[in-house]
Order: sequence, then C-alpha cells, then structure tokens
Amino acid sequence: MNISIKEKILSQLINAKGEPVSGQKLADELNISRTMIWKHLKSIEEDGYVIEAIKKKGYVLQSIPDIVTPEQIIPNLNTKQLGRTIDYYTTCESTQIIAADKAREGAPHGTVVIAEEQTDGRGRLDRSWNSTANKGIWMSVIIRPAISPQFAAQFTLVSAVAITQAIQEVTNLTPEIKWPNDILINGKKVTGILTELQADMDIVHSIIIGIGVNVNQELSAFEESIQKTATSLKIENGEEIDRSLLAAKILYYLEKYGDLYVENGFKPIKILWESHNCTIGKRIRATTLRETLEGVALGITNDGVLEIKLDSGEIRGVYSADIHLLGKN
Ligand code: BTX
Repeated sequence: MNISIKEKILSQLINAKGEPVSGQKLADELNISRTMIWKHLKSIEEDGYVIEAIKKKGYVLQSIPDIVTPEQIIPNLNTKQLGRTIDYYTTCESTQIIAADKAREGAPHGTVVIAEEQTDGRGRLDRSWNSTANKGIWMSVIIRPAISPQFAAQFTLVSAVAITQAIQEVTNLTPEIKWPNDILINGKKVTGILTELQADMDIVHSIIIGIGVNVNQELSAFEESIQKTATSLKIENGEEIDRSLLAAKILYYLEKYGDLYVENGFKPIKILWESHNCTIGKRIRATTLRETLEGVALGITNDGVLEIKLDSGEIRGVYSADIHLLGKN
C-alpha cells in the first residue's frame, strides 16, 4: 500500500493519542523540511482535523472530523487484507458501480470503495438505497474467494453475521437478521446488503459485497416512504457512533467469517446466523420473482436456502425472496 507523507503525519498524530508530536522529529523521520511538515499539517487541518501547536513540544491532535477516510479507518483496522486498499469518495453515485469497475480492472482481494454520500445508492432488484451524506457507512468490498459461483450467495449470510457482530460490539445493541439480507433493530431495517458476482461458469472472479448501514441519521433524514420501516443506530441507542471504527470492525468480522466459510464451509456460519436470526419459527410471506408463498420458516439448509412449511404441509426451499414477518407460528 502506498501511504502518502500526509497520511504518515496524520497517522503519527492519531497514534500519539493526545501527546505532542515533535515537528523536528517528523521532519527527520520523513526526511523532509519543517516547512513541508507545516504545509502538510495545514492540509490536514483543511480536512477538518483540529491541530494545536505547543511551543517547544510539537503538534497535538485535538479533534478528528467524523469522516470515513482511509486515514480514519486504517488505525482501527485489524485485518490482513480487507480494507488494506481503500478508495474514498466524498460523494459518488454508487460505491457498488465503482467497485464493479475496479474488480473488472483487477483490484486486489479486500479492496474497499467507501463514500460519505451516494446520490444513486442501489438495493436489490434495482431498488434505491437512501444514503444520506456523512451519516452512514456506504461501502463495497471486493473479495476474491476460491469458491464455485453456486456458493457465492452464501456470502450474503456471512456478511450479515459479520455486520451484526460488529454492530453489537461497537454499540451494545442487539441486531437481528431477517433472511437473507436485512439487519433489523426493534423490527426496523438498519442495514442492507447487496451481493453481486463476477464469474464464469465454474469460477468466481470476484464478489462485491455492498454494505449500507444507517449510523447517525435522525428519522427525518430518511425519505418519508421508509420512515416507518427504517432506523439508524443513533435512533436506537441515542448516541453518535464513530463510523470509521464501525467500518473497521465490519471489515474485521467479514474477513474472519469469510475465511472461516472458505476453510470450513457453511456449517459454522449457519450456527452463528441462527443465533442472530429473527426469521426461523415465524409465520412469513416470501415473495420471490415468480410467486408468493405463505407459511412457517423452518430454518436454513447447509446451503443457506430458507425452508418454508406451507399450510398444505408441503416444504419449499427459497433461494432469494423478500420476506415479510407475519408474527409467531
Ligand atoms: P433491498 O432491496 O433489500 O432494500 C431496498 C429497500 O429498502 C428499498 O426499496 C426501501 O424500501 C428500503 N430502504 C431504502 N433505503 C433504506 C435505508 N437507508 N434504510 C432502510 N431501508 C431502506 C438492500 O436492498 C441492499 C442495500 C445495499 C446498499 C449498499 S450501500 C453501498 C453499496 N452501494 C450501493 O449502491 N448499494 C450498496
């Protein structure tokens, strides 16, 4: 990874955790003049960081802006490959479109595209995804696992488990997973996952996992049509959440469970998924592209397929559907 001088200076200021960092020491270590250090510090301040200069001691980072730049995410990142290359945008149409292009151009496993705002965020089946500026995590992760294309859809479930775990760790909230790709808190959607595949018949070139997490929005930030069904982490626990920390944790668990899945198959993920799910045992309506089924969700198979027991007693497996929870059996 190519780290710029500016990123190196910022990283030193962040790692100093409020202690002064000497300008001379920075200049010596980075082999540039004090004037250049000062210019980089000015540029860092223009990005929203507040830096105090203390005579004879150095520079202290007083506050950091709420942004999801690589400089903010990487110090919190505990991964081998995921998020080691981060492509950051203040605004874009959709991180998913940029990531798809990058994947075709050969971007390495683990590349992340992240934006403060999406003007045309996408959900499944070309639905739109509300992506308010500076309030959520809107990111697409390019992964290149050695699996057959037929197993790629299971990465939606792997991602759901990873995001749930990360939210739980950072906020103490208890999210639930509604099969296959919704994460809910108190029955409202806080996260959407869009898994897209670039593959040939028998080989996966890349999977692009689009992750949208509502983090710091107030209810009024959502379009009226979804105000009854959507929520944010802030609405649920009343506190602002550090988005870059949460993004780093999501990447951590995504790498951990992605590796677990590739090495050991779906079984261990299934157990985790089941422990977080709010679908099994419930009466549901499943709308697939072809039909609408009503019955009781029995569970997921070892392939991640949802089994539904219809009122006729017939058991049907669905691979992809919109699920409406109708209440307990
Ligand atoms: P989905 O098809 O399951 O959900 C889309 C539906 O969810 C919409 O039709 C609307 O009813 C509702 N909705 C829209 N925006 C929100 C929101 N912010 N919060 C709650 N509900 C909402 C889910 O598709 C997949 C979403 C993936 C989003 C990520 S963001 C990064 C990446 N880039 C991109 O364009 N998409 C992905």
